[in-house]
Amino acid sequence: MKEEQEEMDANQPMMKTESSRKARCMNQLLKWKVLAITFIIVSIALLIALIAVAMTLRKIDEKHQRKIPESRGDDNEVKACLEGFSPSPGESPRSAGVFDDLTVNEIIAVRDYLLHQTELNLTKIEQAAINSNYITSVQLLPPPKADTLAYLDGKGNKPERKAIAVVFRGGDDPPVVKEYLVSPVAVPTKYVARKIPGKHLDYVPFNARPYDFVEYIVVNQVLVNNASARLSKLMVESYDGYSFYPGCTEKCLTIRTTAPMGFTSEADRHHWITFARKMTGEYEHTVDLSLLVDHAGADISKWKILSVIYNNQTFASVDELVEKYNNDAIDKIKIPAPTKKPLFSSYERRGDPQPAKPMRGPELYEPDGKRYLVKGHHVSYMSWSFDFRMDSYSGMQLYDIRFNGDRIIYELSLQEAAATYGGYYPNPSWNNYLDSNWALGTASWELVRGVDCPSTAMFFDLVHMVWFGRPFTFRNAVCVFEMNTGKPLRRHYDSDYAGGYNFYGGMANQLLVLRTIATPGNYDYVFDFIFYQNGVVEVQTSASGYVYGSFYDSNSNPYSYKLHEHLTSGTHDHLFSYKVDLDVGGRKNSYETIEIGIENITERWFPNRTRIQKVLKRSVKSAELDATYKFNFDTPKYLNFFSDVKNSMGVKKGYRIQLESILKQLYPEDWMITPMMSWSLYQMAVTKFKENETQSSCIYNMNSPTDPQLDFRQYLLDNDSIINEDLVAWVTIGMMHVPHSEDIPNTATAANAVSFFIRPFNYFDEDPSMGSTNAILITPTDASSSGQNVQRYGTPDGPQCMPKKRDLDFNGTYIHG
Ligand SMILES: *[C@@H]1O[C@H](CO)[C@@H](O)[C@H](O)[C@H]1NC(C)=O
Ligand SMILES: *[C@@H]1O[C@H](CO)[C@@H](O)[C@H](O)[C@H]1NC(C)=O
Ligand SMILES: *[C@@H]1O[C@H](CO)[C@@H](O)[C@H](O)[C@H]1NC(C)=O
Ligand SMILES: *[C@@H]1O[C@H](CO)[C@@H](O)[C@H](O)[C@H]1NC(C)=O
Ligand SMILES: *[C@@H]1O[C@H](CO)[C@@H](O)[C@H](O)[C@H]1NC(C)=O
Ligand SMILES: *[C@@H]1O[C@H](CO)[C@@H](O)[C@H](O)[C@H]1NC(C)=O
Ligand SMILES: *[C@@H]1O[C@H](CO)[C@@H](O)[C@H](O)[C@H]1NC(C)=O
Ligand SMILES: *[C@@H]1O[C@H](CO)[C@@H](O)[C@H](O)[C@H]1NC(C)=O
Ligand SMILES: [Cu+2]
Repeated sequence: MKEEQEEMDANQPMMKTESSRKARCMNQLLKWKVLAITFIIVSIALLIALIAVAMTLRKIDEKHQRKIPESRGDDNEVKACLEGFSPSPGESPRSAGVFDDLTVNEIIAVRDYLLHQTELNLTKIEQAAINSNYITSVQLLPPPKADTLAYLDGKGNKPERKAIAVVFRGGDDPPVVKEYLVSPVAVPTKYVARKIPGKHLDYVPFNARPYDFVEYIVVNQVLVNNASARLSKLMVESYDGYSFYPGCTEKCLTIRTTAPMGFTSEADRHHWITFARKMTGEYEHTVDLSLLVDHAGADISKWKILSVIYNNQTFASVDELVEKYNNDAIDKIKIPAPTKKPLFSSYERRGDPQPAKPMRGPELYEPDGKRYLVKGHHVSYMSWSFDFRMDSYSGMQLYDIRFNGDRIIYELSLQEAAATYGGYYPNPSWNNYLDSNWALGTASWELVRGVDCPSTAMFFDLVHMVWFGRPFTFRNAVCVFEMNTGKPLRRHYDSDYAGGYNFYGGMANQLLVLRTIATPGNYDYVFDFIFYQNGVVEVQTSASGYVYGSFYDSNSNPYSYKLHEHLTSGTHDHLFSYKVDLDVGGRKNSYETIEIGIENITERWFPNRTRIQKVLKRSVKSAELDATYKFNFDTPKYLNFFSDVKNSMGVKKGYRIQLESILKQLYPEDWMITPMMSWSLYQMAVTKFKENETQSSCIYNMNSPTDPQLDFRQYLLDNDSIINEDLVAWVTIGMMHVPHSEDIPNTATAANAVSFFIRPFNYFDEDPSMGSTNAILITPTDASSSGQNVQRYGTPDGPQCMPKKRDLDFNGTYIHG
């Protein structure tokens, strides 16, 4: 990387500094000649020198002209921009491969191997019933940290690639979910039942499993279709001709599900099905009919409808509602379908055109090409390097994040995305979603060049096999790009306070972003991991997409606003759990809070007075239970992870976590929803790294909220020592969302982003971006500032070049193997 940059420098002289240096040389030459020779010779020499200077200046001028043409019309002279680093040149970095997700072939090999193990008694998912045993997902099990580090640091072999297969065993008595570890993934030869993270048993109760397509289809066949057939008259009359039946193509209703599906893992599994009109933006077309369906266990003959809600009235059965409806014994409702075009829930342009005359807006371009290097899913940029993978359930994971070759973060990963609602009707009142349960990682669909990521971005495909019998390739589901924020990373104008300046120094803020956008249903979450040149990492999530719509009537007023005719969306939070496994100067770290406290002292320099001022109160935390962090405005704290290794000032090298988006979990600890997301009780918690404490949440939590498979608080209870240990920070960020009319048709990312920083704190001896050759330093040549030296450190400032035209290139499908 460095070498290539120097090469570029050599070919690109610094125009302004070069010309002033040449001018200085000429002056010295002249002086020497004045002393040495006679008046006539001096005259001749002067003439020659003047001609020489004039020629040199013209040469430079010509060079300038060629590189930066002044006339915009002269297109033929502008060459294409350089390529920069090609997508995958050079040696394979050592870490490539260890974290890579399973390939299509590996997934198929694991699937077929398991299907052939007769003692597992598996059915292909395509033929599966609820009481069959079938594979619902196959994905990579990231290798243990100890083995991976040994390999990365050249002290061990490459860890074996293993797969996790999740198997719903509806055919067992009692029905359960099991997970199997299968290896080696290329040609599997063995499997073992996995101790599932959390309770560490080798099974999970059946009723805690995620709601998959097999069950969705059977619930519809057994319960919803039958109820809808009986309710079709009511539907057609109440909802302006809309109804629900298999094969419906016009004026159709669709269904929406509430969650959690039940309260405990063992006893129950039920949820409310709410109907909505199937039209563009169906999330915003919910009607007022809901069915409470009981679908516990694997014996579908026991499944039933427990309750029905229509127009703010409750009925014990569909038959009761139908009978009372037909006898005019209840309050009926007529909800007209929206007719106004364009539909309010659509993306069709409306309103005054902005800009009035369609024009292209600013774009990024890369005059010298890509400045980051990509090999597989290994990315390096300036001093940074990292690997990434996508967990099919929990989402994006970055590994082995290094700066200048030194590992700073072993793992930085999304763990959970939660949204918990309030409202009057079951939808939204019952909605407490954990998105890992809905396979958030597989919800990263194709990104659109020029909108989702700048047109200069590089894209990556992903492969998942979840809830289907074969792997699918998700095209362009992740992107990486370098951008310029349009704001200086650092700058100073040094005034001489006499009308001039001593120097100006500055550096544009160019940074690298790794992005994926997940759409687990209505919402779109933009997940960014941002690498700054001064050693700072930013983790940011922005929300867009549809609000989760609910039927509006005045019952909803205490909980939310009317967003459109018959439309509201319950007040909810968005909470995100991230794992940050910091290895600052090695695995052994300690954690301290640095409280910015207040002291009241006798004035040292004014003894008969007292002084109130800020003072640092450092507190090294000794054990896990002492290290839970709940934000308190009265005691603001820095959260610092440090090593015994010191910087050159003798200060222990640290990296600190800075929370930008603090949200308190408002539910009490003993409310049934809290245990399934107990990580959200803390803005941050710190644990000693353990190979069996890899995740803060799990896919079985949402459907067993009161006794979840993985209660994060368990990690803290043993109160391990955290002094000089391998530490993991569990970070919660979030925002509250009271949906408002401007959320129609979609929530906008502006003002709906949450973030935290992982930033150096006495880790480097100085700002490491001081090495940047993109910085600029301007100094006046003399006291009157009549000239200036512009130092660009070899960065070319020309010639102008033409950015590549990059087409939209959107396919939109993800069904390919
Ligand atoms: C295999 O599973 C099926 C249900 O899918 C069940 O009917 C059968 O008894 C099972 N066989 C064994 C040997 O467990
Ligand atoms: C619905 O199910 C009930 C009970 O199994 C059955 O008697 C009825 O015929 C079904 N109705 C329709 C419309 O499928
Ligand atoms: C809904 O029903 C409840 C209970 O009967 C009643 O108190 C409330 O006023 C009703 N709301 C509306 C909007 O009709
Ligand atoms: C600071 O301490 C002095 C001496 O104890 C006390 O008189 C004074 O009220 C204190 N000031 C404040 C603002 O608390
Ligand atoms: C504080 O000390 C100074 C000098 O010793 C004295 O002049 C002044 O009166 C004192 N003020 C008070 C409030 O005691
Ligand atoms: C956790 O351990 C620390 C250090 O040994 C101790 O001071 C603290 O009281 C313990 N906390 C609890 C709740 O046991
Ligand atoms: C992980 O294993 C350790 C040691 O075997 C044990 O103390 C700890 O409780 C386990 N963690 C969980 C969450 O089970
Ligand atoms: C999308 O990709 C599939 C598979 O490669 C291809 O068959 C299809 O034509 C593509 N569609 C578009 C619009 O490019
Ligand atoms: Cu929201």
